[in-house]
Amino acid sequence: MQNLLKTRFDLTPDSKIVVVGEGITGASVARFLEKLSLPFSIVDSRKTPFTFDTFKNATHLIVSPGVALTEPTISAALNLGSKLVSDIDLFAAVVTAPIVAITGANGKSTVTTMLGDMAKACGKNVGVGGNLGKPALDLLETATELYVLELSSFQLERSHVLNTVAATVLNISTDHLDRHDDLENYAQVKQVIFSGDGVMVLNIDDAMVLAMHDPTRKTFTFSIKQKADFYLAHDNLMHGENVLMSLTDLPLEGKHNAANALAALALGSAIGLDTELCVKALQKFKALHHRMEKVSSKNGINWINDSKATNIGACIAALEGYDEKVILIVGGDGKGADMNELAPVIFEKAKAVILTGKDAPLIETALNLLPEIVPAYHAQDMREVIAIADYVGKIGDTVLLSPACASLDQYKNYQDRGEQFAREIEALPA
Ligand code: UMA
Ligand code: ADP
Repeated sequence: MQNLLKTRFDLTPDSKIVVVGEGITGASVARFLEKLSLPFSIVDSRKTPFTFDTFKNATHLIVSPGVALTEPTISAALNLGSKLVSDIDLFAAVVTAPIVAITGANGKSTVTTMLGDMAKACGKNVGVGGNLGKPALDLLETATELYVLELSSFQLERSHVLNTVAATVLNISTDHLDRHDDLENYAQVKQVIFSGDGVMVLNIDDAMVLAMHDPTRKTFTFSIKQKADFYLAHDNLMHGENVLMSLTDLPLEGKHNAANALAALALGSAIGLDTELCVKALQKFKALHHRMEKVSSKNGINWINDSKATNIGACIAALEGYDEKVILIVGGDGKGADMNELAPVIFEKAKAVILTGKDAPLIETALNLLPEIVPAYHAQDMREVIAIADYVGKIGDTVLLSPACASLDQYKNYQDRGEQFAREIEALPA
């Protein structure tokens, strides 16, 4: 391993390595370097703000994904010649088993978990992690035949040596525009996932994904709108002329989950997993928490927790999955997104909206441009959100928490937001 790190990154015991960020990525990098007896220091700007001295003489910066590379002290160090390395780079350089990698604006965690379940059903000793939660380097600790990694744009923008057996970009829609200049830049960063020579799995319903196609590479396509290698026809998941399973046997809400299942089947096929066993794994799949999860039927209302909808694309997909109109809870930190993209779908699919959080005024402004009024209510916190939803909602209605925004302006994270949602429903008088 030491040799690989020397060849790939010029990392030696004489290097001056600074690990940036003391979160779970930083901790996994620290454990990895300690095992290899490579000395390092670790810094965190929330404990001690960075200064230009923090990175003075650093030969290598291993920067956690949550830390922006535009942070002036970091970009200055990189300009002065410090090498940028990521935890994903270190993982990719030393790993001996094949990697499948999954990115996209939405559906990453779902598809990563689906493929992990499929590989397990096929008897593989598989390590599943990355942005999903368990840092990639921590997966190295268990002997493994296959790694399935969810990769975020933050991880990809600082990775240079990734080569996968199969990879996918599920979709591209507006997200993280506070960290990436524009949608084109965000798509370019996502495309790094295809930097190796493995199979490309492409969503042909998404023009920006389709534009990433490299005709020299083996490619599997998927679609919920048209014929592809893996596609949806008459509510069946298909491979060529073969019906793999009926959509009604997929225990998940929303058409976007048909796309996710097709993507996972295509990736499974790309790495030679048995299709029948993969289909069985899908039939047993349980919705991940905070993604279109039914949490209660209190007072005759369907309460749906989609707190993980932290961008506009996820909220649009959630709304489009309904035939009837719902009561939508929306708002939070919009991360610089243009809320005008959301307004027409709200107009079509919401009978009322409850606006909350930092960027509620931006959403209200977008709704005010619509030709007709959608009744809108304002709420300060989750207790007020739920009280209003219970007051407005009638028996048989659906109340959907799909905020289209990050949670950090009001909550610890999206899990906390989803848990407060469920707790306040529970606390409602019957
Ligand atoms: N920090 C600084 N300076 C900064 C920002 C952060 O010092 O300017 C420090 C914080 O004080 C904290 C540490 O950095 O101590 C946190 O590092 P981090 O934000 O990189 O988070 P980790 O705990 O290392 O978790 C990261 C991913 N987090 C982010 O990308 C923000 C986790 O994804 C991922 O599961 C984990 O690595 C393992 O790979 C979370 C996420 O929100 C779920 N991802 C975003 C998303 O899905 O939209 C991209
Ligand atoms: P990610 O890991 O990319 O954030 P998740 O699987 O955790 O993806 O889902 C995040 C949000 O996106 C949830 O609100 C979910 O309902 C929605 N979602 C999942 N798959 C898709 C998809 N293919 N297209 C659009 N939205 C999706």
